Amino acid sequence: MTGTSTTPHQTQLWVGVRLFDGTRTHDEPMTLVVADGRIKQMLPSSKQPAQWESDWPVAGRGGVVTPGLIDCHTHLVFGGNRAGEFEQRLEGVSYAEIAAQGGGILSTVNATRSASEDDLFASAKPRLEALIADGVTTIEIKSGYGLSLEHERKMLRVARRLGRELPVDVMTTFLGAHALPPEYKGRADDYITDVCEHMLPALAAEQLVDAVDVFCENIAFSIDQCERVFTASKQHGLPVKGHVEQLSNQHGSELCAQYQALSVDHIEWLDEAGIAAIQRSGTVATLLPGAFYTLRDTTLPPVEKLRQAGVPMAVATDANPGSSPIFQLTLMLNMACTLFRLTPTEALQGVTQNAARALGLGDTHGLLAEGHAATFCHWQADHPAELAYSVQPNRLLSRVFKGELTPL
Ligand code: DI6
Ligand code: FE
Repeated sequence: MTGTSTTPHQTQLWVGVRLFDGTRTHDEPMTLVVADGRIKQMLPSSKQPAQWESDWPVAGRGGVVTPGLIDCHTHLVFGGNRAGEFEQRLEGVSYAEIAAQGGGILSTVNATRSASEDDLFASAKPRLEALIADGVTTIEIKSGYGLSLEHERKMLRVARRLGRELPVDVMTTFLGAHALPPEYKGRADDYITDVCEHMLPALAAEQLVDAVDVFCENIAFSIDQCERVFTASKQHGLPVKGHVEQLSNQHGSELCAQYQALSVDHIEWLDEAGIAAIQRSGTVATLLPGAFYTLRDTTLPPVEKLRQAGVPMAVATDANPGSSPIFQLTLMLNMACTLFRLTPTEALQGVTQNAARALGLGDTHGLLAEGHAATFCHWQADHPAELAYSVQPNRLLSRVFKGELTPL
């Protein structure tokens, strides 16, 4: 689906918009000229030549324009759901206890292994459509519920197909080191060997992998095991990132920094040594308030220290069936402010420019400037901060993906 009423080559105007360009909100109402899929011109509406509006159609007037939103951390493709586990947690069983009992991630592994590629596509598609309707134009999708070559391949193929069939850029991440599959019980090092020597080389050769992730945690994989995965990734020229410091401080962030990771994600338990390390490596700190909220965490990520250190912060849904069954990125804007005390500008930057950087796409995505792709959202609001302030679906007036209007 690439849209029906699309006019990618025709020049169109958006007039008198409050513009958040990916890093800041412009003081004056702005006019955007879109042609050939790009932002041809961007200037204050007060300086707009009078004949423009007779020469070219006005596609939008007033409201707010932001870059297309970027969800830089999701587990969108999975089988089944975990509503039963949700109820168990309400009865007081913890996420870590459920994982130790073979539930949690492993129950999704079972459901994902039993699902066909078409099943997985059919279940992920409406979740992605919900994100698209909420303004998402780029999404990262991880594997990690297959945990064998056959099933990780299936997940990554579904992610690629979602990117081909829907108007969204998909970046795939191989998360083989997410959990220990049951057939490797007691043999985690052997599983990591399988990940490094068998799964990763095959999936990389099939062009299914844009980046590699690990879950570095006492209920998942050790620092040494994660380092083996990173070493193998570098041999294949693939960038790395990590689920680190989510439930405890394992110093995964320092390891990530050593391998020039794109991002460190979760990081509730990140300490000062970790902050110093990612500051030096230029790694993005990705905050996942949906998981913090769902798990009712009490340890806050060190936002003020990250801010002082000048570490770029991204914000994402972590959309997954267990710790963040939330498929709405604009809700994360609100949660990042309310729970983590980001400013609305920081939160917006976290789902645009900094999310792009977390995917290695900082030069081409998440920014609106002349010459950049015309991938943006036009919102019913008076000021960009309102997108973080109120939790309100259906504010998207139009969504433009590479110059084409997406039917909403
Ligand atoms: N941390 C997370 O938030 C997801 N994976 C991870 O390592 C949760 C995955 C799940 O609970 O299914
Ligand atoms: Fe995650």
